Amino acid sequence: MNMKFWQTVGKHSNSVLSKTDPEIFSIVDRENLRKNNTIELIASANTVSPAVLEAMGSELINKVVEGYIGQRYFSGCTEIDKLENLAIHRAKQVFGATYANVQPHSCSQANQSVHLALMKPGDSFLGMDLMHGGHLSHGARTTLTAHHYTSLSYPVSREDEYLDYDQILKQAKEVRPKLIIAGASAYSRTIDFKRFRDIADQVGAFLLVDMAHIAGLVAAGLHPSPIAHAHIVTSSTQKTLRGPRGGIALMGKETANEYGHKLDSAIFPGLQGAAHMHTIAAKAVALEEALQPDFVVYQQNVLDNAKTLAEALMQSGFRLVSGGTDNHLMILDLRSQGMTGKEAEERLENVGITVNKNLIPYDLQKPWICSGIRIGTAAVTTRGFGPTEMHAIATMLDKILNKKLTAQIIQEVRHQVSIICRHHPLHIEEDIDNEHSYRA
Ligand code: DSN
Repeated sequence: MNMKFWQTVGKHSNSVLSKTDPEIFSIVDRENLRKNNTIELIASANTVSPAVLEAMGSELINKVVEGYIGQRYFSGCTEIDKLENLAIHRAKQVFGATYANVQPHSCSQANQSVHLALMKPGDSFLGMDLMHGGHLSHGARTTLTAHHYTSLSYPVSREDEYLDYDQILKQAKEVRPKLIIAGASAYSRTIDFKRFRDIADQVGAFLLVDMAHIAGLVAAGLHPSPIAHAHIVTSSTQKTLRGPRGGIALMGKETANEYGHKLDSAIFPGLQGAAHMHTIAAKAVALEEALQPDFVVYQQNVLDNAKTLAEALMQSGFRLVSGGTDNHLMILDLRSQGMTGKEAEERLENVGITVNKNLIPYDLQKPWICSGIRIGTAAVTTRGFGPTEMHAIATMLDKILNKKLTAQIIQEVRHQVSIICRHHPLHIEEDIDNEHSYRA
């Protein structure tokens, strides 16, 4: 059996859970099966290595830990201190940072901590509009930070759907925010962090870069790094970085000394309680994986796959927001298909392809309907998909979203999805039947 590094053996012969709680075991088992039989195109999704998974489920889950190395509120932290130290060291090494905090439970909480560290209630901040690709934690009305601070947002240009840095500068001069947030959840173009810093400097604002989506690309040197430009950088660890669900906060040498202690205090005890040491161990494992030469190859493949898929989709008549992609994701505007994002998401799930409905810039639909879908290539690239599969996916999306849907098309696409998934198993359970081929 020729296993790839991310693959696990799907059998559960040694499972305790199957005996003590068959109900939960069965849900986990069926979710494994669903993921194995599904083409995962959700841009924030990925699959961790068995090593990350093992660290996550390790004995460390049982250790209660509060505070930081050398200043713990509980005893018995000798090994834990070594672990956190190593995770911090690796985070700094991967991103060329001077400061790292590996305790945030998520990137959203890391972002909230930055507000707590740098702002007073009522201060204003300027983040990318959710409808234009920003993240909920960048100021969406329903969130904690929008309740406690004055949240303002910048759009992308109506003309080309790129960030318009001149307009952002103009807006920043008008509203004089205390903090500017750069970074996105659904923006397919390279972000100019230097330009953002220039804008922040001109209005005396702090610059926070949330690189959650592109962290893996940054780690591999395939997207410009924000470390030298932002006052603080935050990220989640589970997206392109391919680690466990969690967050990190980083700073370069310019700000580490001045703001490191403030941010530490904002994360704990400001916002969070006990640290999740099993997750920190898993973050450390993923960061070590990100230091390997293979990781750069993987990230380049993510980019190449996104480009191939984007071009194939455009050839099939789909309109991509901003006309393409520079990173791992793309947004399809489905208005000319006469379809909402919600309907497209449902149609695709029905044939075994997962995506998420997504607002497009200046969308007239509600956020739970949307005019588009977001597609990313991180998870399928982990699984070993390449150009052949990207063309096959574009053809399947064309059949399901562009054409009049018939029972026969649904059957055909379901069959094709199952063959592709069998050729790229996430969990090795049986030999692949090489008689089937989707390279028709
Ligand atoms: N931030 C959300 C996303 O981009 O999908 C979830 O991680």
